[in-house]
Amino acid sequence: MKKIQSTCNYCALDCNLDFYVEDNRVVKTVPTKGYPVNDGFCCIKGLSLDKQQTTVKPNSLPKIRQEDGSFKTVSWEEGFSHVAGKLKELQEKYGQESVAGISTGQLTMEEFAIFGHVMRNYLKANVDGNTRLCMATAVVAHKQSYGFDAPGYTLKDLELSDTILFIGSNPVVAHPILWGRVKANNVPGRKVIVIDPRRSETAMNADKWYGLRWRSDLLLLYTVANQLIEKDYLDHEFISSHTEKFEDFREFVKAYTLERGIQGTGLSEGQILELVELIHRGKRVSFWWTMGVNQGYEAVRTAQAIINLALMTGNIGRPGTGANSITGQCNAMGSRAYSNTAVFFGGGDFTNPARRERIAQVLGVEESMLAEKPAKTYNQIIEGIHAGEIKGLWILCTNPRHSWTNNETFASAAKKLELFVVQDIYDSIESAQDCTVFFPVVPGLKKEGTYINLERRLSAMRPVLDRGEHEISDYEAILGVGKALGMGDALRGWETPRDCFNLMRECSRNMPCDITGVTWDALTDSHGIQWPYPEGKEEENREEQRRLYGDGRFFTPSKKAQFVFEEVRENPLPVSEEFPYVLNTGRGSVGQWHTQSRTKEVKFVEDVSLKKAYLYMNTRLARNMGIGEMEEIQVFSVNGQNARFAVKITDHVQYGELYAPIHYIECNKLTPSLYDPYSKEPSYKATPVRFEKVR
Ligand SMILES: Nc1nc2c(c(=O)[nH]1)N[C@H]1C(S)=C(S)[C@@H](COP(=O)(O)OP(=O)(O)OC[C@H]3O[C@@H](n4cnc5c(=O)[nH]c(N)nc54)[C@H](O)[C@@H]3O)O[C@H]1N2
Ligand SMILES: Nc1nc2c(c(=O)[nH]1)N[C@H]1C(S)=C(S)[C@@H](COP(=O)(O)OP(=O)(O)OC[C@H]3O[C@@H](n4cnc5c(=O)[nH]c(N)nc54)[C@H](O)[C@@H]3O)O[C@H]1N2
Ligand code: SF4
Ligand SMILES: [Mo]
Repeated sequence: MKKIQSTCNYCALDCNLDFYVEDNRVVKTVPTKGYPVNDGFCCIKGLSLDKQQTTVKPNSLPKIRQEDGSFKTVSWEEGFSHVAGKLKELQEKYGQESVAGISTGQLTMEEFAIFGHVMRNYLKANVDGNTRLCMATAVVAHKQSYGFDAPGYTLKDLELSDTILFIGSNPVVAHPILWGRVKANNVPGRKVIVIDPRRSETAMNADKWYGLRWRSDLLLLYTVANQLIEKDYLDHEFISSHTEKFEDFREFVKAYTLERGIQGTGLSEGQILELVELIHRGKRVSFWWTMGVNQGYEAVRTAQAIINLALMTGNIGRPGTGANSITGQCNAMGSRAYSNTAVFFGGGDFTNPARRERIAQVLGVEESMLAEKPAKTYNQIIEGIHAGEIKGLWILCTNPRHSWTNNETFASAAKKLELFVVQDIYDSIESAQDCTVFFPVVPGLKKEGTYINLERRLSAMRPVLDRGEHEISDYEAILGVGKALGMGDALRGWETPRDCFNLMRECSRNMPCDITGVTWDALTDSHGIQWPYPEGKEEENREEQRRLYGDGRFFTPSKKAQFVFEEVRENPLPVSEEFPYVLNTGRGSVGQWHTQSRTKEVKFVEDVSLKKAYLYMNTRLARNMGIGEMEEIQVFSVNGQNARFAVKITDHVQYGELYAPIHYIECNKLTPSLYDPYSKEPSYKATPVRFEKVR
C-alpha cells in the first residue's frame, strides 16, 4: 500500500489528505495530521474525492460534433488540430478578439497559467474566469485599499481573535474546516457575530446575529463607522501613521446618522449601538466576509467599508484581527495572480513597461507576444457572443450554463457559437449540451500541480492514481492545442507542470506575492508554504502561519492603506408591487458542491439531497399564502423568466425573503444581469420575484 499526500480541490481551505492506494485504487483517505490547515480533519467532500472515479469514463477520447449533430470520437492529435485550426480560422475571418475563453479557480496554477499563455499571449484572445462570479469584488477592493490583491490573514487568526464578525458568510456550511478553527478558539469571553439577513447555520451557532434587511450592509457599515468616530473609539496612532484619506471619510460618514441606519437596515437602535460597543470592546477584532458581500450591486464599496472599520480601529496586521475576505474555490487565489487575465503572471498591469520587460525575459519571448490589456470581463464575453463579435469559446473546469447569472443568456449564447470547446471531467454537465468539441480530462486524483489557499498557502497536488492509455490532464490538453497552433519556441520551458511552476516563480520575483523561495520538491509532502516567500529570506519566514501588514506597511506607493468610500446607491432592482419578494441564493449543504457534477457521485450525499429545486419560505408567509411543506410554487423573476420550486418552510428566512440553494439549475434562471460597476461581479443575492402556487 502506497501513501500519497495531496490537496483537496473543492473549497479554498485546500485541506491536505493522505491517500492510501492499492492496485490503483484508493483504499483509505486520511486527513493529513499536522497539516496547518486541517490537522487531521476534513469535510465529507474531501473524504469522498475518490468517488469521482466511478463515472468519469476511463480512457475517453475527444469528441467533435458533426454536421448532422452527432459526435465523432477522434484521437487527441485530431482533437488538438481541429481546435487549433478552428481558432485560427475564426481569428482570420472575424478578427483576433472573435475567440475567447472562460477559465476557473479550480484548476492547478500551472493549468490556468498555460491557458493564459496560449489564449491571452499567443492568440491575444479574451479570457475571464469563474472567479469573476466569486472573488472579483475582493480583488478590486484589495487593490484600491491596499495597493495589491493581498488578503493579509492566516487561519490561526480565527483562534486568536476575541471578536469574530462574519458578514455575508456562512462557514458552517461553506467552509467547515474554517469554522472548526472558530470552535478551537479558547479566548475567554470571545464573541462570534453574524451579519446576514437570513438566520444561517452560522448565525444559529453564533453569540449574536444581526438580521439586517438584504442589501443594507453598506448603510449599516457607514452608520457603525460614524458612531465609532462620534464616540472616539478610534486608533489615532494607526490612522495617522498607516492610512490616508481618513479626514475625508470622517466628513463623509457624518451623513450616516443612527436614524438613517435604523430606517434602512431594519435593525433597532439598541442592536446597532451594541454592535458598535462590541467592536470597540474587542482587543482583537477580526472581520470576515464572503459572497453575501461580494455578490452585490455596490459590493466593492461594501468590502471596502469593512476594510475601513478595521483600519480606523487598528484591527489589522496584529494577531487575531483583519478585514478578511474568505475565498471560495480551491485555487481562486492562484487564478487571481497566475491566470494572465486581469494582471500579468505574478501581478502587475499589462501596460507597465518594467513588468512587460521582465515577463518577456522570463518567458523567453518577444515583448510584443504578451497580452496588452486586461481581458474582457465575463459579462462582456457573453454579451460579445450575443452581439456576434465572439464566435469561438473554450471553457474549462466551469459549468456556466448552470452557474452564470440569468443563465438562459448563456444557453442562447452557446447556440450562436461556431466553435464551443468544453473541457471537463464529465460530458454530462449542462454546459456540454451545445458544445462542438468535448475534451475529456482526468480529475485531480490523477494529476499534479500547485494550489494556493485562502491564507496564501501554496500546496501540492500529486498524482494519487495512475492514468489509463488515453487519459490526459488539463495541462496536456492545453499544451497540445498550443503545439497544434504552431507556437513552437513560445512553448519552450512549458513542457511539464513543474517547468511551468518554475516560470511562475520567476515571474513573481520582487512582487508582493513573491514565491521564488518555494520549490516544487519542497512542496511535496510538506505543510504548504504561504506567500510571500522570497528566495534568500527563508529563515525570516520560518513561521508556519504568517500574516501580512504586521509592520503597518501596505502596497500603495505611499505604503499607506486608503479609506475608499462612496454614497450608498439606490437599489437598481428594488422590490415592487409586481415583484414584492426577494430571492436570496447560496450554498445549500456541506455535501453539495455548486452545479453538483461532482458531488452527485457521492452516494451518501446524493441519498439525502433533494432531487428537485427547492427554496425556503418564511412560516408566516407560507401560511398567509396557503402553501404547505414541499408544495410547489412557480416563481416569476424581474428578469422575465420563471421556474418551479418546492417549498421548505422555515423561520430562518425573513417574511419577504425566499432562499434558494444554487445547486439546481432553476436558481440562476431567475437571477438578473446586474453587476457591481467596478468588479463586474454579478448581483446574485437579491432578485425581486413574485410567485404563484402550482395547482
Ligand atoms: N458545501 C459547499 N461549500 C462551498 C461551496 C459549495 O458549493 N458547497 N462553494 C465554495 C465557494 S466557490 C464559495 S464562493 C463559498 C461561498 O461561501 P459563502 O459566501 O459563505 O456562502 P453563500 O451561501 O453563497 O452566502 C453566504 C451568506 O450570504 C448571505 N447574504 C445574502 N444576501 C446578503 C446581504 O444582503 N447581506 C449579508 N450580510 N449577507 C447576505 C446569505 O444569506 C448566505 O447565508 O463557499 C465555498 N464552499
Ligand atoms: N445564484 C448564485 N449563483 C452562483 C453563486 C451564488 O452564490 N448564487 N456563486 C457563484 C460562485 S461563488 C461560483 S465560484 C460559481 C461556481 O460555478 P461553476 O464553476 O460553474 O461550478 P462547478 O460546479 O464548480 O463547475 C466546475 C466544473 O469543473 C469540472 N471539473 C472538476 N474537476 C475538473 C478538472 O480537473 N478539470 C476540468 N477540466 N474540469 C473539472 C466539474 O465537473 C464542473 O463541471 O457559481 C456562481 N454562481
Ligand atoms: S473543507 Fe474544503 S478543502 Fe477541506 S475537505 Fe472540505 S471541501 Fe475539501
Ligand atoms: Mo465561489
